[in-house]
Amino acid sequence: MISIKSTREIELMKATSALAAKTLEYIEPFVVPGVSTEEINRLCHEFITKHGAYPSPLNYHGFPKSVCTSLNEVICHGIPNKNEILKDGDILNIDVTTYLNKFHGDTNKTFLVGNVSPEIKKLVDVTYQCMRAGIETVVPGGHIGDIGAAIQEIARANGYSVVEDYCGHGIGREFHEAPQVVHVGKRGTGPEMKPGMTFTIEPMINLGLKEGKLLKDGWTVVTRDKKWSAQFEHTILVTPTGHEILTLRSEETA
Ligand code: EYF
Ligand code: CO
Ligand code: CO
Repeated sequence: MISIKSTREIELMKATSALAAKTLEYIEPFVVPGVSTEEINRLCHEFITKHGAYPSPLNYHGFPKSVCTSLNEVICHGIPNKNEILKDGDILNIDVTTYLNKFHGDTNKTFLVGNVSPEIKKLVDVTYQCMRAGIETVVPGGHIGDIGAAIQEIARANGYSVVEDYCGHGIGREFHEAPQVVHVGKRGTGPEMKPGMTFTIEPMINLGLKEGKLLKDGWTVVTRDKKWSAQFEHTILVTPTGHEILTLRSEETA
């Protein structure tokens, strides 16, 4: 069952999603060489809780930290660590989910740390384009499969692969709700989009092969071929005329 949010529920989704977006804006100046991912976790935790919210990942299925920090070849669910120190040329995805007034808002961004090589910058830029192309398909009467079709077209045209083992998701009173939003697909397939639906679009795009491997810590997913991976995520509302990005940052265009 895909929940349709009421006007009041949409207001609450907007508030929690705006806080998640603000958290990414707040953390940006700290994403520099020499900083540990544990420090980034601490700062995000403090920011979220000071604003009256709870960091949804903390203790979710036993996850031990407040945000996910996924560095270079890590696809997703990296665990912040005091011994993991950012260095020039790295890319770091920070994934923030806030729980405010009983609703979750979920967003992530891949940050460039210092001077990043042109090859990796292109991966990050194309990954952002993939997410935006997926978002552009969101309209009442469209289908969830339209999103993945648009994403995979751009990724493949650039010689990249799309991760299929992890996907976007409905979001609201629960962190993860129906539908699953797969980042590959066929136009016109999957559930129909209806006004009041809220879900994430969060493509993970790899420089090399799509396959991932779970590390022994039970959380961190890395690329099998050790080539780097990037991701962006927004929480999207289906509106009567199209869509609204609920986690938009001020650096972005609507
Ligand atoms: C192998 C978790 C991790 N699951 C999803 C728990 O939607 C998310 N990000 O956009 C998302 C974030 C987190 C998350 C943080 C912790 N988990 C459950 C099951 C397996 C797993 O990793
Ligand atoms: Co997320
Ligand atoms: Co998500």
